[in-house]
Amino acid sequence: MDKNARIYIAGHRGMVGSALARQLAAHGYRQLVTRTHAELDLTNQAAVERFFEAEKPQVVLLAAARVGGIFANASQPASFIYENLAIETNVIHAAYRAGVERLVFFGSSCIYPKACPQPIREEYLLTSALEPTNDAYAIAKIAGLKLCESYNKQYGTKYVALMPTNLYGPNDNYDLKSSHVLPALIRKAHEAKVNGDATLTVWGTGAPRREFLHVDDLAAATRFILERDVMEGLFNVGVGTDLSIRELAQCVQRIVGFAGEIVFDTSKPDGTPQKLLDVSRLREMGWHAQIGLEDGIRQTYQDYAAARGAQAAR
Ligand code: GFB
Repeated sequence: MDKNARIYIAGHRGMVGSALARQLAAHGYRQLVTRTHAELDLTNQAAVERFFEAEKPQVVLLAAARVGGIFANASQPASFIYENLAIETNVIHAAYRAGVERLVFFGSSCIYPKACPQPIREEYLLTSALEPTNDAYAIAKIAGLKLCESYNKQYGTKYVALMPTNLYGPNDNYDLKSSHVLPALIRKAHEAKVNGDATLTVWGTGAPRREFLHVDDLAAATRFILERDVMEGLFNVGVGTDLSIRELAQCVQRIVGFAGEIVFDTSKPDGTPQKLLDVSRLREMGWHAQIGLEDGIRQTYQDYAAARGAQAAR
């Protein structure tokens, strides 16, 4: 892909968008186009169309979305389905009207059925019921990948959908109500250590299994797709292994250096029992995740603690 291509990163300040900006800048892409939420409200169709008519980017990375963990999804389904549908329909249609050459849409592993064979292959999509705690978000993201497929079929566009597993890394959300599990456990373990608390509370039973991909690996997979001229399709992006929430909590406890007891709050939902992605499609093309979970959590925790002025466990 031309290093001078005008690449619009929608959501450049978020965890995925900022990782994309870092990855592309580090590999010589010189014309990254960005707009803050205050500068461009992607739920406003007229504003999005004016932006695309004025800027005419050649490539669009659609990383802007309303995202959150199990509690946020279960408590705010209307916000999740409305904002994500509005963003993707506005951006994908305006990209088509402006003649954008390439677009990458980012979804999530929660688009797949709650109970399907593991690891999950792309073809399992829509084969049975979704996980209730995040079905509104999942429907919005399924609509997004269907938009890409439909515009490719009817208009000959070149829009690709990437479905990452659970993500973590720089610029993650650490709010304990709206965050995902890994940043929540990092924050809770850190605060328990600093405050000298006796226990660390983990939601649910600890039995569900999750797969974790560092966001820099997702950004590398995106550049891989763009530089190999992959013009359409649906691709899972993951590391190929998972662990239980209990094992994750023990790993975070060890890395943070919290010596207290882990307790489980079973009044909180477990969500889907497992959602391990089959990453064969990308692997057969030669892409593999590079960042191991322990190293990734350690670096993430050190950045987290440093940003809060505390000495992290070395
Ligand atoms: O990461 P998480 O919020 O979302 O929860 P999902 C994963 C598992 O960790 C659940 C447990 O079983 C939670 O009960 N967990 C334990 C915690 N302690 C905590 C905690 O302190 N905070 C949180 N948040 N979880 C999301 C979807 O599902 O996955 C999103 O809701 C998106 O839409 C995302 O798809 C990737 O992995 O269950």
